[in-house]
Amino acid sequence: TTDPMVLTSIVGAVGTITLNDNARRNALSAALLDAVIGAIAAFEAKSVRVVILRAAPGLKVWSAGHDIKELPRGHEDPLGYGDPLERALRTIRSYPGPVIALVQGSVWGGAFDLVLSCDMIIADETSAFAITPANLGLPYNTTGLLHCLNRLPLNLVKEMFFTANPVKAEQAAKWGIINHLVAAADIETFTTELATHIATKAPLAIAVVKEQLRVLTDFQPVAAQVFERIQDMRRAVYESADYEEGISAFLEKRKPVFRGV
Ligand code: KFV
Repeated sequence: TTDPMVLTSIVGAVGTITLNDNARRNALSAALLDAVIGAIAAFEAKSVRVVILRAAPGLKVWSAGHDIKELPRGHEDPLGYGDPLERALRTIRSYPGPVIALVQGSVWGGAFDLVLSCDMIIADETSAFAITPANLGLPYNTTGLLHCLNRLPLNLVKEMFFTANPVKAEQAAKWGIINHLVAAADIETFTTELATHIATKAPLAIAVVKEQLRVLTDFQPVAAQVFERIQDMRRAVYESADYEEGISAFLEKRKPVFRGV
């Protein structure tokens, strides 16, 4: 038997999901994301009030982001509505209770979108956060940009997207990426106490506030023509030679050479 993609546990009204594809740096494959979605559905059925999403303790990498081997190559939107990552983000965002990301180690690309899609982020000094489509020549989707814009000032979103540099824990705390920067030795206790505390509060009130905040922030009215223009611009990027080069370079373990075509 193979190891399950995620481990789950429930204590009281708090459920924990631990990403468990450590050899592949918790790359967000369809199999891993489907396991996350399944675990969350099972929690909802059991009226779990607060969810903690974490990786195993002591890892250098929390998640390496979208499984690059599963990114569509050429002529297909790499982050379309039905992509497993997009489905997982919607599942977390619409869970009728808080989902808290417990972050130790580095968070890359789509995994940054994943932790931003959680309701709160608790991280330790080993954490770092990078959004990396510029390393691959990948045009990020509008939904994902909105996720970032709703959480961070425009200049910081731009710096992160333009440089693809990991933002280290202390900087991430200053920038407001994370709610609390907690020592590695204390992070489990801290996060469990926070979750347990929230689980004593009125669940209907919390669920409604979460949904209100989601619909108020997610839905940016965009004219049909504007959206179609954005999709055309993005298509030109994912059909470019640079996108093919970005993915090939990762698979061949070398630095990409981008030509702007
Ligand atoms: N997708 C698929 N496989 C991955 C992967 C990924 N994102 N990240 C790591 N792996 C595989 C890697 O190919 C290797 O497999 C194994 O996991 C260990 O990785 O068959 P192999 O060769 O054993 P290593 O050896 O690279 O691990 P390490 O030296 O510890 O470095 C970790 C890390 C995270 C720094 C490095 O793996 C890395 O740079 N990974 C890619 C990070 C990244 O660019 N993520 C963004 C993906 S694109 C994305 O999410 C989106 C939506 N976007 O827009 O950018």
